[in-house]
Amino acid sequence: MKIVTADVIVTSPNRNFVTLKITTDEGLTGLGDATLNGRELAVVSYLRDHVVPLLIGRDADRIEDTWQFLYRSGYWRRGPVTMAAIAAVDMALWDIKGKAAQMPVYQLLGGASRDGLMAYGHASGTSLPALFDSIREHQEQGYRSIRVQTGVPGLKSIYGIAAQSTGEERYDHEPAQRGAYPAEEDWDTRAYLRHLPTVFEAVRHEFGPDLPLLHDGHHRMTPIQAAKLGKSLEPYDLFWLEDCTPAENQEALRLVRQHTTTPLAIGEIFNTVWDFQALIKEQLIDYVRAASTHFGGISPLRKVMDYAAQYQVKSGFHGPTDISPVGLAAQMHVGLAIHNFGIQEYMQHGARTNAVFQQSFTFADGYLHPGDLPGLGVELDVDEAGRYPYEVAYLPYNRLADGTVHDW
Ligand code: GCO
Ligand code: MG
Repeated sequence: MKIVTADVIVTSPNRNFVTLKITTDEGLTGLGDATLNGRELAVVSYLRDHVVPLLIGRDADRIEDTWQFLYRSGYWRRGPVTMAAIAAVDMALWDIKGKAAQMPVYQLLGGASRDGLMAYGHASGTSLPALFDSIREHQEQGYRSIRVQTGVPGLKSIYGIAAQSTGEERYDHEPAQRGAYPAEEDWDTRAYLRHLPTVFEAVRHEFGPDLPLLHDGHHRMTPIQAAKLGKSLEPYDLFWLEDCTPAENQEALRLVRQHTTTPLAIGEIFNTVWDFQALIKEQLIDYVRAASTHFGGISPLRKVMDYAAQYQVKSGFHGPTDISPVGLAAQMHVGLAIHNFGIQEYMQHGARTNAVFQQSFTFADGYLHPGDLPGLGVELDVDEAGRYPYEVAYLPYNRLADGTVHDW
């Protein structure tokens, strides 16, 4: 079965998405997600100018060979642009293989290891009452695990607070905004470290000991600050503390680990299996936060999880709205098949996005399931996608009180 066309589709229903659609000479089509939030067009060019011409005429059945060919023949390895482009090809070929076999992709990966994927949603509020309302709202939607982010006294804005954006017109992820320049936010780590334990104490008091609670530190702390936070959150029994330090310095996790038993999750900005190698082997993390979309697709995600299984490290795949429904479906299939699944982030896309991407997954009683359609189970309505052209959008950035740029 030969690849005859590969189209790169850019659409911005609630936010920007880049999708690769591969068609074979047997008339089968496959979709892959290549969305890189805030740098979308770089991947479009990488695909259109350098990858699509190499795909035409290739054997669509040879997923691993195509992956290795794109990775190794490019010479310049790794990096989010390269790996998002390769991811899209990998996902699209798995989608095609599933359709050819008339099986959902999770069947090709070994079949289901569980009935559904426990998912967590994003509760947030600038104040405690607003946060409690948001947690309750998520529970009503069926979520049984909840990420908690709140405002910090003295700071105007803080990562992960949805308050800036409500309704269908909003940009479909709280911090990112349409516009030609990144929004500037403020940050004070000491104020955050003082405030956060009081928030988790209040949440535990209100919602009891059972509810799994997660928190995202979004790369803002030094190792010793992260160690302190992990320790001060121990009484509140977090499911995980995510991205407590910037991911570039992996040694930082060693120091954090020496000081706290709060479980650690990292890796949403990692691109390859090698980024996780030392962290898994030295058991410095508990959850792999990679996303199929930024990690080279289904094939490497499966490999890193099989490696992690030896060390009892579990999955916690990145699933914000900047992962398209295609990328989300891809990692749901992996999550259902692997033994060491942990949890799946699930933020929910907006209605326009769901009209562009027809999906077959279900979310019931807190559990996701990718569905049983052949392939990934997602189709793209090209006409609907064409109604929403690309719009410039950026993630925000941070400055400290004295004007220094800080990690966002
Ligand atoms: C998460 C992430 C996102 C990122 C976003 C950046 O844990 O879901 O931190 O919220 O900020 O994916 O593009
Ligand atoms: Mg995160």
